[in-house]
Amino acid sequence: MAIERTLLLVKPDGVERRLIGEVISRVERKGLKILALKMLKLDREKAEEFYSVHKDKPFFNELVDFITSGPIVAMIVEGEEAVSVVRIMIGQTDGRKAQPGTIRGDYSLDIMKNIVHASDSVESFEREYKVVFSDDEIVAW
Ligand code: FUP
Repeated sequence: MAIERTLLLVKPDGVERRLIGEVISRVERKGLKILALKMLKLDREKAEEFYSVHKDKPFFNELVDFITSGPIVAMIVEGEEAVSVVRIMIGQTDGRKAQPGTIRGDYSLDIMKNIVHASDSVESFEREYKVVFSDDEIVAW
């Protein structure tokens, strides 16, 4: 077991639907630590960088349009095996397939408008968080 960090985003649909508090509550109830937290709007350049692993996918442009369509809330979350724990908490990508009890399972019926993003590995976290945060915004506690 290891203490890990992961990046969790409330996407524009989650903000629009007033689910910021719900997502933060679930993170806190689980016992995870929030080390950084902010609201921001991604510009196209940063969004393309963030989703660079998907640049050859047919949904890439739509995905960039969506993630830049409104404000997001980004947080760095820390805890025992935080990467896999938070992935379990968010559920499968497609809200129609995500288990009830997960964030996507409880709040989404869509594959793109699926409320949240979370890093899928420690390596992804290391790349992703730098698109959103600078190191001096992280408060270790
Ligand atoms: P996830 O890690 O669960 O967020 O899912 P992926 O990394 O596979 O996909 C990233 C985002 O691309 C998803 F949040 C939504 C979008 N997506 C689509 O719009 N269509 C697809 O077929 C797959 C993913």
